[in-house]
Amino acid sequence: MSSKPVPKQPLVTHIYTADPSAHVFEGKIYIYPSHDLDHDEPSNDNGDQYKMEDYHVLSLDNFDSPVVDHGQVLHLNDIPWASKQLWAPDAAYRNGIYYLFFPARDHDGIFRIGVATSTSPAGPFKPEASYIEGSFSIDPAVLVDDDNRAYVYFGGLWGGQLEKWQTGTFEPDASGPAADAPALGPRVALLSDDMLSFQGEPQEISIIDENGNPIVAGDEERRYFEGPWVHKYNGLYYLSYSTGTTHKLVYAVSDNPLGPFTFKGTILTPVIGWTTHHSIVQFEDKWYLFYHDSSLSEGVNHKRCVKFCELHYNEDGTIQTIDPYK
Ligand code: FUB
Repeated sequence: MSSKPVPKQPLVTHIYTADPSAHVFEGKIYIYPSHDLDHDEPSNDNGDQYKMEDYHVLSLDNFDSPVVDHGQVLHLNDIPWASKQLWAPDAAYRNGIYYLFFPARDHDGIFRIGVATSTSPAGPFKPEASYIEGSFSIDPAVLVDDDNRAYVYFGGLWGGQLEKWQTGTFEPDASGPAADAPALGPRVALLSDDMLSFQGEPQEISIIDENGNPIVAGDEERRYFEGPWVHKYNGLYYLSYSTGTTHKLVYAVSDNPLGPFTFKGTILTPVIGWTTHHSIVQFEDKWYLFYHDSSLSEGVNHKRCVKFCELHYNEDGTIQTIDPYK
């Protein structure tokens, strides 16, 4: 007799959390989420309801142990260049320092990406005085490759403002490409040795179909929307991301961290709530998907909760699609 599947539970329930970036540091699982504010103000397509003001760090010794909330590790008030909206962060480790990368709006209302540092993966994190020069948009995700090069992937449509950077400068009235034109890709920049600046201009990543053609902007089942994550499996680079309007987590694969990436399929079918955002991490000999939904608030889009489940690869390297409610 088969047992009934256990519904995936929120990692914590004492605060609303979202956008989990999970890493194994010092033998433990550390999760760097957004901290959703508990408010009842209206929502819009610009994401004004996502008013987050601080970050907490969560950790687990292993998947059988309790979750530790290390408390507030960075607050908006301590970031000189930021005015509001601490959206999805990521963390990285290099040369004895832990780095927290995070997006926020600057004092002109433009999303930028900043860095804060700590000697501990649990923080607290001390922000740099200014955002990374040349940075824009949202959702930074850092890959420190096996050769110790560090890449930051970023970008998000709509409230994330990626459409407004197509010329290389901020065009407040710009809209996205036509439906039959190549979709906007996430950006990638090589980080400097001290991880505090970009080496060169960010490049746009191309996501192509199995015939080598670019995924077009009207292909909302497959085109990039926000929330990039890059991990390596069997020597290949897996770029996964949210499709936004179709609410899926999907992935594409390349043998080069700069792409092009070939679209492969769906990792997670839609969750309760509008946004879907994730990370993928190996702990011991298993792989895990961290993601969020809005089940803790019974569907309020800006009151989300982080969850996780195991992720499985097929023998050919493709990822088995996960149903979040089975
Ligand atoms: O949490 C705010 C925004 O919602 C994130 O930056 C996006 O990825 C989406 O999850």
